[in-house]
Amino acid sequence: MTMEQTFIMIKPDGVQRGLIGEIIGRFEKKGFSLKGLKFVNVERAFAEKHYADLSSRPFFGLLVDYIISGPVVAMVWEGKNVVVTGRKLIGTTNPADSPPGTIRGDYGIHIRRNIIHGSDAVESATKEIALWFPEGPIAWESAIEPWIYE
Ligand code: YYY
Ligand code: MG
Repeated sequence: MTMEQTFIMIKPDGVQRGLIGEIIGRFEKKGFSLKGLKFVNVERAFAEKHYADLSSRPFFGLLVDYIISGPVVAMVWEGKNVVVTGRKLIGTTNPADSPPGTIRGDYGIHIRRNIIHGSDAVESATKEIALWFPEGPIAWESAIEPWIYE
């Protein structure tokens, strides 16, 4: 089976609102495996690099201000189709349009205070994991995987 990895970040509002455990729990309970985890404050230049693809958008400055406003939880999660399925757990960009049951749908209202980031494709996941985890993810095998996959 081809395992995929994705980059997930709990944004400063998710941290401040005490949602770290809830969010990690959703990824764990789904059956994905944690392969990297750090709690960090990022500098402006680093946040700008993470969101480089959005640098021409009118909200770019506000987005970067928000991301550097407090610590974030940066993670690597692994599993079958974790990029797409992780985005399903997260919901749509605007929490107001995101259905109940999704992280953004359950906890957010404003488009920028949307709690969590998830890579949008395998290629961006590879880039984001390399940026946030230059030392590489942790290689270990979860003992529950035989109960998650046939
Ligand atoms: O991948 P996703 O996070 O769902 O959305 P993107 O289009 O990549 O935008 C990144 C980030 O920018 C989004 O999570 C909220 C913020 N944003 C914003 O502040 N204002 C917008 N009009 C659109 C997006
Ligand atoms: Mg995106």
